[in-house]
Amino acid sequence: MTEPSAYTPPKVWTWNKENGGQFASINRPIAGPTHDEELPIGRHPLQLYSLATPNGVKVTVMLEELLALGHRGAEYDAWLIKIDGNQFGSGFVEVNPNSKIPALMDRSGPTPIRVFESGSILLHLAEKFGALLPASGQARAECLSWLFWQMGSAPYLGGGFGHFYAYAPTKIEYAIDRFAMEVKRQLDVLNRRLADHEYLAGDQYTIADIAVWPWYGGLAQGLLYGAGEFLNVQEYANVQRWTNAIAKRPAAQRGRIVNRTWGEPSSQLHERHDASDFDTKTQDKIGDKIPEPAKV
Ligand SMILES: N[C@@H](CCC(=O)N[C@@H](CS)C(=O)NCC(=O)O)C(=O)O
Repeated sequence: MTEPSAYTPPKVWTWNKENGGQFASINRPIAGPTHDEELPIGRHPLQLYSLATPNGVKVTVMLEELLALGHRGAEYDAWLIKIDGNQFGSGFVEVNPNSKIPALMDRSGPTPIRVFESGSILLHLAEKFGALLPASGQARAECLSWLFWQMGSAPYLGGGFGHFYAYAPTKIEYAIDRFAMEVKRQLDVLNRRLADHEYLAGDQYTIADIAVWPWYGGLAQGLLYGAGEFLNVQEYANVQRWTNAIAKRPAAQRGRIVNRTWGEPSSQLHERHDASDFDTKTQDKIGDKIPEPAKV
């Protein structure tokens, strides 16, 4: 093992702004807004403020699935929140005091309801529309268990493995080893569950799959951190089968490009205000033009 650099923690930790690595401009040890910035409001009942990271994609896939099931009340405006600063605007912090995407304002009733944390947003939407969440029994318990499994597990994948493998200013063998081991264990957990169940909750596609797929499906497709080969993701055959099945769903294909600002221009729909935007407003169609504001 490589020698760890000599570091003795001081008695009391202090914030060294120079030391924040790639995310020095956004990482802070304090919460709350840094500046005044109102959030835009569109014409639909649901207002989503997000970005197409795996946590954001969960919600846009969910909304597209609900619309595909015929729930007109799931029509939404998806506004782009760039997480190099927009998450600290006063309007965003009012919707999510934790300053992280995704955040939802449900404006369908007389009093707007704010919802933050992607798992909570999925649950809110599933209960609101009575969809993608089994009503009772073992299937419901499985669905919620896998949903909360994802919320507890993905930080080891993103904040642990992804951070130290791809983003940290130096490659620290101890950290990469520790989190690679944990992520492979998690992939094996999923692989075993999917060996004798089509979906995570059983034979039905649910919000558990919608929560897990952007993270672990993305990893299985080699799309996260360039780590497919390193983690030998192909060995998880059941995860591969499940990942590919969800990737074929039209709602998943639509959801994953909403609020996306990187990759192929045809796979970037910076903002979504209408179903037709998928045909007319991807970046290959509108180039660098700023998306037209939604009609309010
Ligand atoms: N547990 C949260 C995690 C959300 C999260 O970490 N969002 C990231 C993008 S994937 C973010 O907004 N980061 C900005 C920041 O940390 O300042 C959820 O599932 O909603």
